[in-house]
Amino acid sequence: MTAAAKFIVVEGLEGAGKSTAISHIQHYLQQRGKDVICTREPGGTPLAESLRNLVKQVQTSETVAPQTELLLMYAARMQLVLNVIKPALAQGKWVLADRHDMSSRAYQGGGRQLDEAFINQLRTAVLGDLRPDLTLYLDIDPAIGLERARQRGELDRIEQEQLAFFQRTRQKYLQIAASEANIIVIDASQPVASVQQQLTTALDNALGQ
Ligand code: Z5A
Repeated sequence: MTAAAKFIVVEGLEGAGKSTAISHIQHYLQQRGKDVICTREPGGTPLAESLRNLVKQVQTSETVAPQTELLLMYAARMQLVLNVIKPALAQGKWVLADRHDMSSRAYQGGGRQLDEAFINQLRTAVLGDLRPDLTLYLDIDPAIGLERARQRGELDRIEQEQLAFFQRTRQKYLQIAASEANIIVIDASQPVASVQQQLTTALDNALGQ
């Protein structure tokens, strides 16, 4: 990787420790003099945050079609990419993202078992050739992650899915990580200090420090 601004994404199942990891990575980058902005998906612009609320809300009067869920994720992503991510990178700011496109491929592709061709069409239309420079995938057994998430309070619509949904999502995450460059798998079942050590090592290696 060169000295230019980078797009770094943190991925993983709920309770994997993404928020905790992002604080650590932000500190790591700022210590090295990088101008960093953090994003989250779905969300990160006023409209995208409204879409986030809609997609997470439990719907009692109708079933949310998996295709609708996917389209809402990409609608939110389009807003974020156009209004925040691309302008920030163009200004030389590092973008540190809590979830991005890999989430759609894992949750909607793996968990919901949506057609990969459909997802790829949307990826191409929304993202063009925008790809993260580095993705840190925090891998965790969904039973452990959901237990951590449960301790925080009420579960949203997606978090209320059965364990099998999250197991399929994890399998898809691992499959993508094994087949693509610039994705590093972090063992997120370890204590926080060990996860942070793995993140530091991964960043040192990727950023050449
Ligand atoms: N979604 C989708 O389906 N498709 C898409 O394209 C996108 C998203 C972009 C977003 O929810 C939902 O949208 C998500 C996927 C879906 N749904 N589900 N289900 P969100 O943003 O609200 O939730 P999240 O992304 O899953 O984040 P989270 O639940 O807040 O998890 P986290 O950020 O990974 O974890 P954390 O807050 O850092 O840690 C959770 C707790 O564990 C906390 O109390 C920590 O202190 C503790 N923790 C953290 N690390 C450790 C370790 N190492 N050991 C022990 N305890 C730890």
